[in-house]
Amino acid sequence: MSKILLINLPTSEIASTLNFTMPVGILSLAAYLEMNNESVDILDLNVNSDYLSKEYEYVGISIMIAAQFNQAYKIAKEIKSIYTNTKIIIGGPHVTQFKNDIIKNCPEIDFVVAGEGEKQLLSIIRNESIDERFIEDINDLPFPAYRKLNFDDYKRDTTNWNNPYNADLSIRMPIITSRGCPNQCNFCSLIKHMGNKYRPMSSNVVVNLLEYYHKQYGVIYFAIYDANFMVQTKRVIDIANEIVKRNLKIYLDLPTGLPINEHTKNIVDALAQAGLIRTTLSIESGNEYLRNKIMKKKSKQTDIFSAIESIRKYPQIYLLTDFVIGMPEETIESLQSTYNLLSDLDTDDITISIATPYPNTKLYDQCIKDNLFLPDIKIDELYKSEEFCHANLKRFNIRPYNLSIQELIKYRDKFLELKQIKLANYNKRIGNI
Ligand code: B12
Ligand code: SF4
Repeated sequence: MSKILLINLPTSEIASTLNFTMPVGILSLAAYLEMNNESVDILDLNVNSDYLSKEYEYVGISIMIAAQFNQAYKIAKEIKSIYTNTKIIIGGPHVTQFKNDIIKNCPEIDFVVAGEGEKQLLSIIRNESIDERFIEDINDLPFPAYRKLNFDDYKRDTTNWNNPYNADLSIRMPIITSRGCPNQCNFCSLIKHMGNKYRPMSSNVVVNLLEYYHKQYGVIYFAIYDANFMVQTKRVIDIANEIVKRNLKIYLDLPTGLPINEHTKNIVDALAQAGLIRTTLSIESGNEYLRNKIMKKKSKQTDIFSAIESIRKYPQIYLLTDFVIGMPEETIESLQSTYNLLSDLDTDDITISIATPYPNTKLYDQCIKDNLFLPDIKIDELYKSEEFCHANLKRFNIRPYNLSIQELIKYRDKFLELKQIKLANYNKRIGNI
């Protein structure tokens, strides 16, 4: 019997972009187990669906969002019905949020792991009792085991992507260069998962990783998926300068965004030299009170405009902006200020999220306390809801204090129209139409 299989679930249809990427979470776990001389197999159900052909002592399933839960549970039960001795372990951001509900309701699952999995997983499969949730120094971790994947499975059709240098961007490798975030955004579910303490890889190790996969595997396009890549300005600029110094001809995408503060310009200038071609600004709301007092972002209105200006100096950079609508304090006025800001901002695309109270956030506590969940939401069943996700624009979960759901829907649709206008402008700008 083989030791352990780690499964990545298919990207759910709820995701606004039905993109999938190399599954960094389970690749990190695999690399750590292998470093400790355990043999491990990987199965990404986005590319291959055969999880029953072989018997394993342990099967680990990674769950990112609630919409994936039912499928994970079905797989767990199927495996157990055939291989009765196999132990099922689950982990991932969703599991951290809903650990107690899952333990209570899902007897077929043998181990429910919250937070970072490397040390916890090793201790489970060795039947030891260490319970260490956070890795103190992530420089000590091996690089994720990308080598276990067939890179061709992750090739994408890049015809419509921003590709200012006409490079082959078909393989976009996700990398993680830090864990944790010291900020306290009131809706953020990551803090419980990865902690408040920022744990970065040193700039040198980050560039070693980029250089290794560039030179050994020919990867030229990297997406830095840290929860917050930007906590240490000096580290970011050092990384950029080191890429230039080592003359790496690579391209960078920052899907989790740039900061909006006095450092933005220097960071953009450095990253543009290092190959930045795509990034995001997480603005969240056009209303300063909602953005800074309630959500606990720290971005002044004037800084938003200067951040955009510093990015627009580089026409090769594709710029997305993220917004959240439907927070408890949202009003028609705040929605309108978001709409006005979005209309004024020179951005290529907009990502809209619906305020979603993930457990263990201040937003969740507030929604429970003030009874803001909509009457048809079953709080006890959120852990297996097919709909509970901020990317699901079809579903509002909470009712703002002074705003009707009808008004929210009206504004959501206006934002979606604006998104189309921005995209059309972008296409015009680069001559696609
Ligand atoms: C990369 C990423 C993606 C990639 C996924 C690639 C992949 N499968 O790994 C893509 C772009 C596809 C993606 C899509 C989405 N994502 Co996403 N994503 C991330 C991101 C930025 C990084 C994840 C990561 O690699 N972290 C680093 C690794 C090392 O950590 P990890 O994956 O959590 O894995 C560790 C632990 O969770 C644990 N673990 C994980 N699996 C297992 C399994 C076992 C058995 C064990 C024991 C442990 C364990 O151990 C791992 C190592 O320590 C996170 C935010 C973040 N920084 O974590 C959001 C995040 C996970 N995504 C989120 C969401 C909502 C989405 C989307 C809905 C967004 C959208 N707009 O479409 C979709 C849904 C996709 C789907 N699966 O259906 C949310 C989840 C919210 C929640 N449940 O609390 C997060 C937390 C961001 C956020 N705050 O909004 N995402
Ligand atoms: S939303 Fe981003 S910046 Fe805010 S606490 Fe979460 S990870 Fe940090």
